[in-house]
Amino acid sequence: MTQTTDHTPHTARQADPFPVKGMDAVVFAVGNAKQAAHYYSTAFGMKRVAYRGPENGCRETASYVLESGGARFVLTTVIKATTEHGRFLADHVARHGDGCVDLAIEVPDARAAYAYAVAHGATGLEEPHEVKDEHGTAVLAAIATYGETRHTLVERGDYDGPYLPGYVAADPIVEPPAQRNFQAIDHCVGNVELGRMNEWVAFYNNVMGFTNMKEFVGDDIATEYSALMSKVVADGTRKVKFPLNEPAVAKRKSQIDEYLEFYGGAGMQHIALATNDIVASVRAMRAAGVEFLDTPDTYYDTLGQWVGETRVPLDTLRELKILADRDEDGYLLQIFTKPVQDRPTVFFELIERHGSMGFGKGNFKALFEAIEREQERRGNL
Ligand code: TYF
Ligand code: FE
Repeated sequence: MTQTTDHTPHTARQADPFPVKGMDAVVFAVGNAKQAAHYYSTAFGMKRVAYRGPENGCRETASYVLESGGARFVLTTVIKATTEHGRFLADHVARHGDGCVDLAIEVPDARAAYAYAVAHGATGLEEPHEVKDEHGTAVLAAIATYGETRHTLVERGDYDGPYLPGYVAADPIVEPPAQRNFQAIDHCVGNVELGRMNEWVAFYNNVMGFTNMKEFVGDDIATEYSALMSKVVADGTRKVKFPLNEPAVAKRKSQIDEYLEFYGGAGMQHIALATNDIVASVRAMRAAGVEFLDTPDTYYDTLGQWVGETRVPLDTLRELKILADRDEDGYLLQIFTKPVQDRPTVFFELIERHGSMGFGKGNFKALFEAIEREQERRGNL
């Protein structure tokens, strides 16, 4: 199994073995999709664009499609499980609570992508098949990834409707904000069981031809403070980025162990959402009731010395608890929400990049200490 670390896009070297267009959607299975769609509309400022449910011929599930620029979420729930897929979704919610069932990837050719993945060791969940309605035809296929999560491979073909064949256009639930809080999915992080991170890195190396990015947390840093190990795989164009975490054996219970215990196994941990105005987004989302992790004042006492000038004044970063990090390529600003459901599982990140392709390595200490304070409040440390 090969593991390479390289920032050069495939296109500069050779034909990409697994071309992707980008993230298609993050699909969440939830207990109450109607209310979840309301939360992501009012608190995150997303815009409902499509719907599929009993009113348009799907009696088993209800699915709300929400967008913020190029970021797309689908909130799905079971109304009455009658097929294997309905029972799978109902069991998923029972076992994991609200969580991610599908990190769907848009590809130019779903049949080729599926064939490549399965030939390189992926478990096929859905053979390539066409779905069509009056808006056109799309091709879908699906492969398994960590836990009960899947990657649907979406080829949009000539389809020009609101999401996928079978969905109807739907109005926004509330008037979306004049300025979007985020416009793309930056990265999607998976938590896997102790000792299995390298297996999943090899999975993405082999099955999708993804290569390793240079940012990782090794056992040197892990034992010191982070309680996790982490590596990042990405497609040749760096549009799709998947960090993978595993718990580290440390003095205290790892935040990853807490996730695995309450999620009931491996799963998607956080989605980072790209913004170009993190200050406005944090203000708007806080005002709408989104809870962010706290950062101690002492973090800001030394921040200026090593991060230097950023677009946002240090006082504003301090006021809003926004983190900053710099590397040789530039800097980034980021902040993390608390878990967005009662289980201490899935959360979100807002990230504003200015050159840096990293993930905030300089913040890992401050960030992981903030997460541990929350673990302690929950009695899980
Ligand atoms: O995606 C990342 O790697 C950063 C850092 O539990 C991070 O956002 C890693 C693990 C974690 C929280 C944040
Ligand atoms: Fe992240």
